[in-house]
Amino acid sequence: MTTTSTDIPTTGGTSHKQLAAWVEEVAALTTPDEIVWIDGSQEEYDRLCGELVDAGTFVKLDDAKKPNSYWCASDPLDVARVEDRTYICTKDEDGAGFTNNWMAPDQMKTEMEALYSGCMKGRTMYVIPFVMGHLDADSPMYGVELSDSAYVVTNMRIMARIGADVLKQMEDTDADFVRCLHSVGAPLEPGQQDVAWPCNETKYISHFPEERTIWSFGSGYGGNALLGKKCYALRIASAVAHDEGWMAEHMLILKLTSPEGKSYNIAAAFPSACGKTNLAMLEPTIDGWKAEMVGDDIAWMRFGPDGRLYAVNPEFGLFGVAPGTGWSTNSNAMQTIEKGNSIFTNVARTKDGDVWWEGATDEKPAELIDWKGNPWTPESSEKAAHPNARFTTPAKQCPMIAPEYDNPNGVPIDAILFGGRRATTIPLVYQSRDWNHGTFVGATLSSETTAAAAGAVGVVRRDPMAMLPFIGYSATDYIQHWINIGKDNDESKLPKIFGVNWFRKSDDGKFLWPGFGDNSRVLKWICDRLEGKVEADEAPIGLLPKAEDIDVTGLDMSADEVAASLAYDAEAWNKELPMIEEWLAKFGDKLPTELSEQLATLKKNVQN
Ligand code: GTP
Ligand code: SPV
Ligand code: MN
Repeated sequence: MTTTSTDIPTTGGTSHKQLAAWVEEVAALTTPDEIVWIDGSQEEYDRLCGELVDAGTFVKLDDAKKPNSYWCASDPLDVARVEDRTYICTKDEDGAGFTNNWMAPDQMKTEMEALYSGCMKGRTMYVIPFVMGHLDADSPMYGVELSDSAYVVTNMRIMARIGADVLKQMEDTDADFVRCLHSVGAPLEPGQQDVAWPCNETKYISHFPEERTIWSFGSGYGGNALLGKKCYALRIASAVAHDEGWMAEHMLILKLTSPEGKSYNIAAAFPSACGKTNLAMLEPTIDGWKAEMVGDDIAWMRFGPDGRLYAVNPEFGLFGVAPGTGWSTNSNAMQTIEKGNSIFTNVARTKDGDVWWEGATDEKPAELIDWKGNPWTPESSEKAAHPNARFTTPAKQCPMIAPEYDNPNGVPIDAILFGGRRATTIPLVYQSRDWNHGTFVGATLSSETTAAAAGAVGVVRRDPMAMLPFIGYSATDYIQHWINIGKDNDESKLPKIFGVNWFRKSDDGKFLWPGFGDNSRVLKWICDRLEGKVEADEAPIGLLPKAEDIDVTGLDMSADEVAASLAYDAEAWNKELPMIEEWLAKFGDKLPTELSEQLATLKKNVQN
């Protein structure tokens, strides 16, 4: 082992001068005991997992049940994204916009440098070179995460393309990269016993989009700590995309093939824990339709030479919500994790080395160890798994992954869906009249909050394009960017935009629509609309399906129930209008005129 200029032992180094200098600079600030350069190999992964087992962080699962897989529980106070601790640090406060927390870059750095000072004492600093998207993309999007968490390294290896070949290509091309600094914020004094899940009560998830830099402190949880995902591929990338004329969106990408053999690519934006992974892994319940997954959380969309919008999934793995994922709802996800090589965080485990969560099986196991480590039986009042428990699993293990997943040029998108979790008001599906109206549907998207973020659950909030927590710049500029995409491009080649809601409930509180695989019936109608095969009814909010055009063959639903899920509810929309107006008022005089016109039209339509 060599040492750095500050005498810290290190397993590697780099000919990339800026990277070498930055690693030295961070090491001098955070003073780890050693620096380990991550090569991304299986041996390295197995060694780190072994160390995590020894540390009490991981429990190895039974290889016969989940090969090469681990169970892990976080600190009960570190289970989700922390939106109130997430900052966009632009020089100018306006740069962060009205939806983000803002602090001046210098002030944030001063505060965080104090926290980072000596914060890796007693720990290892890992250097994780990674690329979001493909290594053979036209301009590969590199990042390097420096982290003092082996949990982060093991999860990053599943979630992103990492390691020696990425570093080599960065060196060969002297590439620019996003600097991602992460610490759990729990230095160890000599002889001090570590805990299974080190973290800090003080948390900061800070982004410096102008410097393409991310600083995260205090949390080990996915979205706060796996910095390639939400921090880079959405917040930083959305700011880059705005400047360069493309889009980084919180969308799944699904390839759907009709019985006639025609393929459609659908991108869909739903807020966190509102059904992206499930729709991405759709098992159609209608004959002859085939679904393949391209991506389950993030879409990077750029215009191709033919003027169409092409989407790429920048990720390498799935960080999926466990509860509600089961053989009857999402067998593709279950098959993916069955193959092993997965990490389960905050789920329950069985005494014989398997994992379980609410909804995994219809029948509850007689006894479990819950996510907090306590004995659990079906009579227990608490849930066995945390509602935001997650599995980290390689995307390639998904039995229905599309071959196009490996194509750095992505797939041309035919339709964009916006959906949220709304018990009332929003019908099962409706089509927007044009791009600007579709942008309005996205800009006014609303959803009940979920356990994916710390805070209250079940509160309706506006979540523009499902990007509220992920826009890395000003929301007004973001919405304007969507309008500009429509203005600057041939609209006939742009995707058609639809609104959907799988979560509408009857008065007695039951879901009106069966959801999951039966959502293929809604997608079929969307494809029929793209083909001009079916007419739609002009409604105040857009174009609604005629009930007879939704294929309900084999569904156990009465005509009244189908009608109720599809219906435009005038009374509910009259209540919704003031909420939409209040939301759009926040954009002030920066609301694009195209959207104020859409609002005026909606008002006129709903009130008549
Ligand atoms: P993030 O990973 O947080 O971005 O979430 P996601 O959008 O990928 O959501 P996911 O597909 O993991 O679903 C979240 C929860 O919603 C799970 O508990 C699912 O079982 C449930 N869910 C997904 N699709 C449907 C549906 O069509 N109907 C109903 N009722 N529930 C659904
Ligand atoms: C989400 O919350 O939208 C997720 C999980 O996909 S996380 O990576 O934690 O953000
Ligand atoms: Mn997500």
